[in-house]
Amino acid sequence: MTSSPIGSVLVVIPTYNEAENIASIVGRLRTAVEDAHVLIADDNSPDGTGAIADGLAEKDDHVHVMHRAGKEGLGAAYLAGFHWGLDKGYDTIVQMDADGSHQPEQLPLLLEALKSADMVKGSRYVPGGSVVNWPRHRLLLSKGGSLWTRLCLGIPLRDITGGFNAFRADTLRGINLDEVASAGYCFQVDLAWRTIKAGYRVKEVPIEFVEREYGDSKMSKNIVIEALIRTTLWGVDHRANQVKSLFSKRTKK
Ligand SMILES: Nc1nc2c(ncn2[C@@H]2O[C@H](COP(=O)(O)OP(=O)(O)OP(=O)(O)O)[C@@H](O)[C@H]2O)c(=O)[nH]1
Ligand SMILES: [Mg+2]
Repeated sequence: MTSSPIGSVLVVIPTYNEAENIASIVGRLRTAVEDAHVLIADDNSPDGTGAIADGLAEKDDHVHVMHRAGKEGLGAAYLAGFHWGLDKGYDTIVQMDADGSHQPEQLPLLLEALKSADMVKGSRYVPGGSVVNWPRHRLLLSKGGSLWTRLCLGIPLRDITGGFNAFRADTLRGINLDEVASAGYCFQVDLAWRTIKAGYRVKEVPIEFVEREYGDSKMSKNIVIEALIRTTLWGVDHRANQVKSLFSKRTKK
């Protein structure tokens, strides 16, 4: 597989009420990958995360803050962050949560793998990957979600809902971000599915995912329902297209 440099790196961190986490995660990231720039995309968090982010940006020219009007879900914050990064000309754009579940110290592994890929997913469910401190029902939900998505879409990834991902800028330019409407977990599936369908090279690398210590999860029943409905609809569409192309091949013979 051909290898090419990854160039300048922007890590987009969406935040909603992450006052207890944001300074520590940005500090760890700046140590782990010194050249990387960080964009915190904050949805006007009531707990003052935006002001803490401004303080970090004042002291460090590698840290940037995008203040958004209100809570619109993680997908919308990421899309705004991606467009910001693409406009500024970064070569590589990374998605990372603020809550410590994605460890900045593991980002170099993703960036190394990206040298010979177009998208890299940090994966809990490939050999060497793991989940720390998750209750059994969360693990079952996450693994079940990945399995269901694999069955619907027939894609080979093990951790499809994972949100620690690195993209070449050209990959994001090539997958029509304007059509992405998913808000929650489904956003990660949407991006991976588009990337695979467009014929890009996607790799998974093992990560250790750690349950957040501080602050509250924004996971909700609606997020799970959105993922289930959208994935199933994409699966029906995908399988119908497979059947259609099978028939058209037969009738041509
Ligand atoms: N800007 C913005 N960020 C959000 C929003 N919802 C979640 N986030 C951020 O997205 C990241 C992931 O959110 P979490 O609450 O940890 O959700 P999760 O990781 O899917 O769920 P858990 O595994 O339970 O932690 C965190 O950095 C959140 O602060 C939102 O509406 N707007
Ligand atoms: Mg989380």
